Amino acid sequence: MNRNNDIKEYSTIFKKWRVCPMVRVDRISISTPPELLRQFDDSLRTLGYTDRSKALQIAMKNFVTEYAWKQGQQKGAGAILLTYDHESHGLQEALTDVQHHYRSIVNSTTHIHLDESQCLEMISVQGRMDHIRALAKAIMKIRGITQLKLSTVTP
Ligand code: NI
Repeated sequence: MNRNNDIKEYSTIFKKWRVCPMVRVDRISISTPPELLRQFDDSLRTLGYTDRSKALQIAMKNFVTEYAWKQGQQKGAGAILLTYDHESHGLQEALTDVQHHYRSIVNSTTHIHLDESQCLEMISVQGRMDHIRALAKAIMKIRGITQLKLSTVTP
């Protein structure tokens, strides 16, 4: 792809998700117990962040995303990660049925054969948060699902 198209595409993404580093910023001053700040800086170092502002922005964004769960209509995107034993009777059919039912928010599914019987599936989702949560709940109810993790972001 040519470079100009790349740039155009990225700026569209930045605009949509409002993460462009060149947008105007507001400066804030916060009070924190020194111990919390020390723990925060320690975790930054461990994760390899050098910019405290950037890390705080990510933490704030995660907080907002978490809150968005309570605002069902808000849109988001993410992934449902699950494991199961493919020999469990009826499980794969049930898993397919549920995904067909929620097809408006399911983008794609990736399947990995972990060993002779265990499977890992990653379902990419995009849409209303309450629908994403409903899909995760419906999958959780299927007999034989051994683990399920849901990770989401909001624009
Ligand atoms: Ni498999």
